[in-house]
Amino acid sequence: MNILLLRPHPGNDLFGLGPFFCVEPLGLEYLGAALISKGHEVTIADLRFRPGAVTWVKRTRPRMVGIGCLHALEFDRIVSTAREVRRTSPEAFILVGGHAAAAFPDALECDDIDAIAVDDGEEIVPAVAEAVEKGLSLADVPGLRLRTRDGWMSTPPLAQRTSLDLVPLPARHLVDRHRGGYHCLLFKPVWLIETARGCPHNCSFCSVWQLYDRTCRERNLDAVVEDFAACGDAVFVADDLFWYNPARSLALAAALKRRGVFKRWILVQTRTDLIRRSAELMEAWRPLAKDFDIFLGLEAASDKGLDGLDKGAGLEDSIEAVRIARSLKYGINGNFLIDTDWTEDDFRELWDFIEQHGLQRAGFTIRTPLPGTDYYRQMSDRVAGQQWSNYDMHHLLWEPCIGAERFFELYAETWRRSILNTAGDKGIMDWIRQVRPSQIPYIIRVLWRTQRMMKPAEYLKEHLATRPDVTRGKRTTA
Ligand code: B12
Ligand code: SF4
Repeated sequence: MNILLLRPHPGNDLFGLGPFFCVEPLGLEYLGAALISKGHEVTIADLRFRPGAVTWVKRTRPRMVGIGCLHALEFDRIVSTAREVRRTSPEAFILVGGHAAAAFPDALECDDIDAIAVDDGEEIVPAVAEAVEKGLSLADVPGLRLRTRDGWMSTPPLAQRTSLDLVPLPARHLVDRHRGGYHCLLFKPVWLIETARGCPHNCSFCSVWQLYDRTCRERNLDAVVEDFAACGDAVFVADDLFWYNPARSLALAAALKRRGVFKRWILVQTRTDLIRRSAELMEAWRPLAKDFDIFLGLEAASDKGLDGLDKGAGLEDSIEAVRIARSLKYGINGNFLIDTDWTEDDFRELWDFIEQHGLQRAGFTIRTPLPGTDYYRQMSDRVAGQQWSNYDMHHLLWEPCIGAERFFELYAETWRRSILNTAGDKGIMDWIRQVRPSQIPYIIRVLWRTQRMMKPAEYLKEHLATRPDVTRGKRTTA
């Protein structure tokens, strides 16, 4: 059966680090591998590149179309993509899945979507394909929200969490045509690799642990080594919490070295307390890449702030983690959360912390109730009517304590203290010197776009244009 898997354009990269990152749809590649093993013909089309959905549907004439939805900010785009597919091919079965869809399917329950996967796809998607192909009952396929004549219903949950070894390697060849367009920071092309999924912690703003009930699943080491060896020399590791299992992580580093894997660049995401107690592990991994960066959830500049987010780590962990990582020559890209309750003093506390510890490579996001979290459920009245594209952690979803205008002045000032400010410590020529001549137009374009994050008027204009009282009635989904 012909199956088309689509990765829509998120539609919202006005603010934030979006322009710096465009990575392959790894989830769809695992689904592709699962479907190919059952004899299906699979096409993956990444709609962040041309052509659009209509062309792909006409070209591949799919019986089933799967649409990937990673972030809540994409919900409206997912619905409009489903609508385009439906108009072009009314008989195709339309299935949506991915992290945000599974965490909060309510937003996608509309007539142009036939089913939503509420769990991982390696088992669910081939089972849907079989039911569609053979005309079997979809109500017997586990892990779905299903559109029926009587409205939306849930099918039974999966008997157990899908093992990551069910599909050992993703079908990366399905995105060969897009590979040259995938990039992270200055690295292009780039590969996304997953070695484990989930996280045992419970930070209040995060939807990962709430979807996976604080579980963490690991891939077989041989498959991971195989994947690393087959991928190119710039790698972003998608794991929610890298180095989670020290013994396994040491074994993986050793196996990669034995295999002769050495990359130009690796980027991983992890926690401060983990780094603090894992110096040996950090030493073992460092030789695996020339440049090795860490996305670190620093989140707050005080213990009180960290406690308020249920981070489960303290400020000493942040300081020590940065020290250890730097001593081993890792690059640190921290992220801090800015709260709408903040006063001017809270901003100043953050600026002092950044200055004191030289954390200018950090990013700053607004604490946002992401659908699928308890925080969202608590705030559901306050966020009523917001359009989904505002859930990019750079929009205000309600009036902050100090008022929107002052908040954005201070927020923009915070970004001005980062290395992205080309009028600051790292000027545009310093960036240009770091890249190959062919990358100069790209880096100029990206930096030009990120300067918007330092202009309060840009945020305010966007805020006023997208507030619910302005856009009310324009929302397409629940
Ligand atoms: C890679 C990644 C990114 C990348 C790339 C995304 C892209 N647009 O290309 C970058 C770095 C750009 C990014 C940015 C952001 N991200 Co992000 N990202 C991830 C991350 C770490 C990995 C996703 C991944 O590939 N996993 C590996 C694959 C194999 O797993 P998978 O995608 O889940 O696929 C499986 C299932 O979901 C399912 N499935 C997937 N697709 C489909 C399709 C169908 C049809 C079906 C049936 C099933 C299905 O089956 C697959 C196999 O089991 C996730 C974490 C996570 N756990 O999801 C966060 C995550 C999705 N991101 C998150 C956030 C908050 C953001 C940002 C807002 C952060 C910020 N500081 O600005 C921005 C938004 C950017 C923007 N404006 O678009 C949150 C989402 C929260 C939410 N509920 O919306 C997550 C969950 C991280 C977190 N800890 O909270 N992100
Ligand atoms: S450590 Fe990261 S992945 Fe785990 S709950 Fe906290 S934010 Fe989410």
